[in-house]
Amino acid sequence: MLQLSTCSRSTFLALPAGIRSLLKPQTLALGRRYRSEDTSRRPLIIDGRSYPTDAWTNIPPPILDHYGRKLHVQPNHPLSITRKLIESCFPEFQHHNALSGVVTVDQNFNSLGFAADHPGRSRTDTYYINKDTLLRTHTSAHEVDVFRSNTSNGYTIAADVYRRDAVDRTHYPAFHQMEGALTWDRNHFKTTDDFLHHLSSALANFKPPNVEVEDANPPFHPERNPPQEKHHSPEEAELVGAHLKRSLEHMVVTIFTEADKALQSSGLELTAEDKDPLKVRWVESFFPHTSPSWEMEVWWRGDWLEVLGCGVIEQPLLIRSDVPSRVGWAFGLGLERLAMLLFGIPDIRLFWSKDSRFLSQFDENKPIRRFQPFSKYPAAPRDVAFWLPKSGPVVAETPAATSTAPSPAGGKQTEPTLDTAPAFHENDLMEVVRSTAGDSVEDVTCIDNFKHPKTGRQSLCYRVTYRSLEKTLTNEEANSLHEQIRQELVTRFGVELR
Ligand code: FA5
Ligand code: MG
Repeated sequence: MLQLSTCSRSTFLALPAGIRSLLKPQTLALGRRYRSEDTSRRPLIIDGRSYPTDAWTNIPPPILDHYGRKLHVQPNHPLSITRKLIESCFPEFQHHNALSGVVTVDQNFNSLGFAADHPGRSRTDTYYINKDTLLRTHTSAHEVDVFRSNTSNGYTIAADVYRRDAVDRTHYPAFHQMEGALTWDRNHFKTTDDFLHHLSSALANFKPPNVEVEDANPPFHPERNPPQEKHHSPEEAELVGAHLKRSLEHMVVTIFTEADKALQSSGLELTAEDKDPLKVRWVESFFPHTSPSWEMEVWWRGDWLEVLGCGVIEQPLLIRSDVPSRVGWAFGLGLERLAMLLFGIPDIRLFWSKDSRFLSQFDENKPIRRFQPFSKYPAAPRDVAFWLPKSGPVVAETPAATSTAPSPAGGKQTEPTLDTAPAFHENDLMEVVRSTAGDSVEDVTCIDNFKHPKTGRQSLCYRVTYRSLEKTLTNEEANSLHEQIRQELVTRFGVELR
């Protein structure tokens, strides 16, 4: 389930999926500034290096505790096993697994053509070390550097990435992505027709996938999902896009096949969910660094789960990377999401577990085995309802969809600016919850959003579901965590508890 707050759901769902994923879940403008977590201006030490901090710094200690665990290369870890399986689908590619998670604003956003006002840049979405340096929010931060090194036609990058994000069983603020790209050098072909012919024959080599694949949209669409007319002929755009989709279908079928074998050999009684055949669908999307763009979703436990974004690489990006004669595709996938499919892992928090009941279940030298959940502890839901402060303007909806448009100044250094209109963002609440209760929280959902007809004041109610993966939380423990969260909301945001 891709859970979003029920608050701005209808407006949000009316937007195309790709734009939805790039937008903030909800912005509530308040009359006061969200207090920065680090006001002491002491340097941050990351990986043994010292970084100056400033008014942009917003990394809480629990996030730094996750930094450096390198789960994607930890032997026998399910993320590492999943990474290797995906790498095996791209045997000719160069595989990068040790790129630093500390990157510049230029690498993470500017080099990819993110617009200056792209919501992803804001402090509500991104963990900043200081105004110029941040914890990468995606593996695409390395695209230009890797293209520039021009050492292979294809590459993958697996790495830990960080985002201030929702709290539920498929989202976590520290997670792992795997990026992949394949480019062809047009100069290696005598004529354009030779290149097109090469692409067509490569396509003919793909076996049809043995899972149901829904693809309702045309290869591109002049308004919704345009080809790069200045740089690519329609045939080229269509063939590169088709090659991308077939390559990723092949990858996901490999995962499904292994998952299915694990399920069949588990000896477990199959549930209705297990028997639900896995299927895939393509939806149109938007990324500043690809066009046309798509997302792949997979039917998982009764809902569509977004597993990756991809598209035909923006040619200006390849030009900036000093490989102007190359044309190709790129994708970025959520490694946890695929590992959840592969092993049947029900909750994303488990990947960080140091509990041997979790870790001992995975062995990279043996066939994939289905994860056997250890006992599920009871859930303790608690609600918190509050009035937003009187002084502030009432709900400001998610930023305009246009702000995700590619920057015309793509690649130019954009000076970041601190948000001038201070806002309480739903992600701020998510962070209060995580910083206070850590992994004892399974889910946070907005269950009521009410505006008083007379006073115009706005009230919100969130349901916080406490459930530890490792023990039963007593009532007292859940109450105490909840009370701390309530008080923190008052202190930080000046809300009035109801
Ligand atoms: C990106 O990050 C793009 N850079 C992907 C890309 C690469 C597009 C190259 C085009 C070319 P997105 O924000 O949708 O896209 O994230 C990619 C995937 O990461 C998602 O499909 C999802 O599987 C996973 N993901 C995103 N947020 C989280 C989260 N909080 N927890 C776990 N997985 C997440
Ligand atoms: Mg997405």
